[in-house]
Amino acid sequence: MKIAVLGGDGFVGWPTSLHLSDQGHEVHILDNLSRRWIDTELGVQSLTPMDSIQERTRIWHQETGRRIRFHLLDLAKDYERLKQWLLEIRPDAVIHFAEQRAAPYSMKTDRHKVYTVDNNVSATHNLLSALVETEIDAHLIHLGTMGVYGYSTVGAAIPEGYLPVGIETIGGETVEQEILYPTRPGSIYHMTKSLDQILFQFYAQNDGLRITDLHQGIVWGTHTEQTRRHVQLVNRFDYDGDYGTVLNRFLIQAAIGYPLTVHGTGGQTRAFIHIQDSVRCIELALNDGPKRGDRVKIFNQMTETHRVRDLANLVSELTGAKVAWLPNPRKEAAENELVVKNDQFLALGLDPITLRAGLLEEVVDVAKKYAYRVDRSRIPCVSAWTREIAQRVERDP
Ligand code: USQ
Repeated sequence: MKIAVLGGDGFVGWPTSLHLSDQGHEVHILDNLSRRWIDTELGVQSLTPMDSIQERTRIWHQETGRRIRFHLLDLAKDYERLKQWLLEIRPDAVIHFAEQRAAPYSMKTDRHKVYTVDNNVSATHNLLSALVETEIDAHLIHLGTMGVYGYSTVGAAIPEGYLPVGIETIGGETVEQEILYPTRPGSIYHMTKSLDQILFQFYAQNDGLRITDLHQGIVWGTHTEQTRRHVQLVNRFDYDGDYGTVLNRFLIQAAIGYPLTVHGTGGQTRAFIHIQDSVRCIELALNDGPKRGDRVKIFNQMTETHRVRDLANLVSELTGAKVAWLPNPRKEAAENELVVKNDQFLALGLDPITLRAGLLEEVVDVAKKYAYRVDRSRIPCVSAWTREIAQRVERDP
């Protein structure tokens, strides 16, 4: 297949591009390199030393003989060039990762809120509109988030995108219907992913676009089979307070002797998936797309759920790290349950990689190897969800 990977220079986009290229697909990356600019804005860098995208693709060709083409383009801003590029490539599938993906970054200031909404919503809408306009019948796969559901506290399992409801008609009978699971995003970033869902629903129904939306949990780990092949193919690893995700942050903190930064009581339960499973799920979804006229296909892309404090305790037992209980800069439930259905990927043959001490140690090893690159002052989470929370965190850091 000819596959366009939008946002193919990012944390999940890069290993996905390598994985699909390795399987013999013709991969074209489109990226505006905004993630690298945001590193510059924040004054941080990936824990792992990352080469330029051109250098990465050159090494991939040198190692495998396979080519991945890179095109520099801003999906949210350059609509006309996007159409031209699609007409040139004529992809069979488009994988859309090209969005600002950090909740704390999206809540940092009003400017960051505006940027995240403009960028994410325009990127998705430009892509949908361009597919209709160019009449390219590609399967669109979008990397969404479990966060659109809002981590219910009621204890019922979250279904894969659709909720069956009984609606009482005027005549008094009950009619069964499936609706999009009501969204309850907890950040501006998660809200943009909720808006994406509506855009997808409209374009599938109005124009017959074939769309799969993957509601992914928190990714952990660094390497995939392909990124291991050469030191310069290494994936990025974020540890800072805006982009670092919780388990990877705990692992690097343990490696450098920094107390594990648990927010509040650490009672938040979240869904998790290893980076290797994440790229495998995208491959599975690619081969099982909806037909024209079908509703949007939604998968829950996660393999297990964990409570944040349990993760901290696990990492602490493994490494001897201390745990710091910090005021929570986010507005979120202090404690929540989370049960999630992921039957569709299991039925397609996913054999989940679950959190095991051996695997955690492996990430600690990566962290130790590059520990000299860590700027400890960038570890605290400083983006607060509201002014009131910001004042509270300042009073009691
Ligand atoms: N947390 C801590 N300590 C930390 C960092 C985070 O206790 O040092 C807590 C947070 O308060 C939160 C939980 O850990 O309750 C998860 O935070 P996170 O930063 O790991 O994840 P999140 O902000 O939800 O976002 C990440 C990705 C996002 C993806 C999402 C999937 O950045 O792109 O969509 O995970 S999910 O969480 O399932 O919505």
